[in-house]
Amino acid sequence: MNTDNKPQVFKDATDFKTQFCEECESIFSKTYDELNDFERYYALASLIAGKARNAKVDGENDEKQVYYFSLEFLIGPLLDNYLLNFGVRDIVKAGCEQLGTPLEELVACEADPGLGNGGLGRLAACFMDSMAALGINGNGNGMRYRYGLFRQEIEGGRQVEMVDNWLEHGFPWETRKNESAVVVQFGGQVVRHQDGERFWFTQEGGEKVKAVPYDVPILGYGAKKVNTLRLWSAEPATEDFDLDAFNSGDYAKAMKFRSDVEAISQILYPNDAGEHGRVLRLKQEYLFVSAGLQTILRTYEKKFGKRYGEKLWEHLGDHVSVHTNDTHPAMCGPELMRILVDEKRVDFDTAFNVARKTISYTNHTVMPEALEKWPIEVFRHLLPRLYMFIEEIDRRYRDTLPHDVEGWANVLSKTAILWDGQVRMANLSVIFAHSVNGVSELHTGILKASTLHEFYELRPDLFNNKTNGISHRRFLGNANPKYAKLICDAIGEGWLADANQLSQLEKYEDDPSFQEEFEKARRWSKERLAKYIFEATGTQLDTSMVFDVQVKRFHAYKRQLLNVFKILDLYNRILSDSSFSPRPTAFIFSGKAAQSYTFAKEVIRLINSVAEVVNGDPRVNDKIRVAFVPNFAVSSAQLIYPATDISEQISWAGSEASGTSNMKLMMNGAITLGTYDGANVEICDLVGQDNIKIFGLRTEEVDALRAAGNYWAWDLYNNDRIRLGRIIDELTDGTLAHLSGNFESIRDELSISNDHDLVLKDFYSYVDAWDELAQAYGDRRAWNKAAIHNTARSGYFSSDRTIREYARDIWHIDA
Ligand code: GPK
Repeated sequence: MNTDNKPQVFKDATDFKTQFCEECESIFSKTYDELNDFERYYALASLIAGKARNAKVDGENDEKQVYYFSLEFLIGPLLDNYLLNFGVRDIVKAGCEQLGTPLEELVACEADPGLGNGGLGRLAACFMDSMAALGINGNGNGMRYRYGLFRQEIEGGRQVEMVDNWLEHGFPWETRKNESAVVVQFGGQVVRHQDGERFWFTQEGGEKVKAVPYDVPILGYGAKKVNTLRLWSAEPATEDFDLDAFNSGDYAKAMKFRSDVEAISQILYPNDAGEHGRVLRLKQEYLFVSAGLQTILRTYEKKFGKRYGEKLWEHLGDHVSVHTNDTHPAMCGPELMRILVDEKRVDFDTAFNVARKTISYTNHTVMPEALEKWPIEVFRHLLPRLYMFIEEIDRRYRDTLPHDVEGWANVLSKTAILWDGQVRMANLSVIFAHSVNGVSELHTGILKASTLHEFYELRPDLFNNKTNGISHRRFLGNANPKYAKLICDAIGEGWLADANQLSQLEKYEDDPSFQEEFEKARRWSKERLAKYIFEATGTQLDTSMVFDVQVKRFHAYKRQLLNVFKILDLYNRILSDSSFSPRPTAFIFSGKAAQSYTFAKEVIRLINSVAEVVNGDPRVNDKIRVAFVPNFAVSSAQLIYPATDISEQISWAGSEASGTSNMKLMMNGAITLGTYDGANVEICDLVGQDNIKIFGLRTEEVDALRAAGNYWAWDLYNNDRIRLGRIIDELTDGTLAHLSGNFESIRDELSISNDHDLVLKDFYSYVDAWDELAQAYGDRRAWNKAAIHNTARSGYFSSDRTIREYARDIWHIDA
């Protein structure tokens, strides 16, 4: 897959081999033949990283700079994607073959940087790819965690968290930029100074931390643009090194300071859409906000200082957009004001208006427990000067609210920043933004109608929707090489640059020879996955089975439990009714649960226990199999999506903001079995009811059920002791206990919460929908047609489309 007009990275395979071997020698002082596979990978990645950094690009341009602030960038392995973007994948593949190590084996050596939890972090990475592809000046600003999200192992069916030492063997894509380090200050006291009329504040004492950036080049498709992902690392500021302790020989004391500071960039918090109450997290948030903004303003001043003179800062929003990914960077508003007012001597009102013109905010969840809040005391102690700005903005905000309108007290209680002793970060984000967006049509509707309703009433113009998207180049082009080749052979390579061209596949949906090739590609992907799963878990899967997949973070609202109930129902029915013969199916799960999320971890243990029972029972194991793939990551996801027949997207309606694995799976030709939730709604609109299977309560029905207050989940249990009741009994009657015990806590949770996540409520609708969908698999022709149709309609979900919308509506740039 070569692109036209690509810069000449390698003339041909021979040229590539020469450069590759030179790189091997310059890095390791050994010949290619003397190196092991990892070292060869490392040399190859270093060669490509060097080319990315030096790629001939359009050069400096005056267009707006977008800074995407995100605590997470789940970038995944870069090598294969950069070969695709440089248009040299075929040359490199041929060269590697000639040298004797298949490219795939080198690609597989790459560590997967675990710098994100799940969808939110991966979205940020897809956006970086699309901004570069579209030629936007898109800069990422994030954290360089020394240890990524934990590595998940399974022992006795349980998730065990291991350290993810992703930097152990080096990260060839990054460059440390000592000269760009900045100082970030925590704690201390605010001191007021006065000189005649003029007064100002400084923050004295406290702790000074040096933030050092590591830059990763982000290579756009076609290599026309290279952007930077800047990741910050915390180090002690030299002047604060405890020299006294050091000199007096108290190394432990001197070093403790060091490790306290370094702790700030040590770990990624493993909570996905969950609680973040730790001070260290607040420090992380402030560090990357402050360090990022300091360098942004420095760059801007250098570039525009002469042009604008006194009016310099008023123009910031014309040239700079700061986009805040969720509330984690919510301090961008007050921090920008602090720098402008305290350091650049801009007046308060101007600074606020500049901040608001520059900053925009994306909300990613309506789950109440995921909306960040910090105790005022903690906040003020850590960031005394910043807190003064927040307090003043909150005071002015309250003043501007019309006191005489009905419901004023309610509006205030919902929208004020400071409330009940807490700093509410979502409200802070909204008040400092000129744009607030949700991530699917449905989600944005819920923000307007409930989560942020009072803000919406006050400022409807702030709100807009930007339905999420995914990097189609990575998740189809790289991940599914056989299908991608088939698509290229049919419609050319244009779809890599313009995903809408995938619609040209519609004319092949019914084409028998295309369908045959599609099946072959799918079979190859299923074999590849089956091999991976066997090596990782020892579980053997038959690739003639339907591959039914649910891969995502473990969370009650995503309802992996509902999926397990369905599998247990199938198990029971096969055993009790010899005439019952479901479509032979392999149920594949993957995903991590937060360390402290007991319920989610028990669901993982349940899946592994069901797997043990089902896979080991010859009465059923030719009809159903269950596999749990440990340590879900971008790299393993890329093996799973292309092998999937049924995509499980079964969150209760109104809970999943968007979902993005639904898009990745659809694009790879999986059929969605889903609720009318998040972006499933839009998938349904695009592919039509015949090419998706929707089940369960709709959002309005869920709302009505909750409002009515007359749902008694245990009635369902009592009324059906044959199917649903039996499954619930099996949680505690020993059926599943062999591996590591019963599941009382899951049963208790269902009963105590009165089935909060509607697992029992949606059960029948779900199992019926699955039965029908799995039966439909038997008509291979109709199935393949629907599968190819899903790919053909998936162009809309390219993050290129999403980013064009952000650029046009929020950042106000042409792309
Ligand atoms: C939402 F709030 C959060 C969070 O902390 N982490 C996270 O990954 C996800 N998300 C949503 O749950 C998904 O529905 C959505 O597709 C994704 O963010 C990207 O917007």
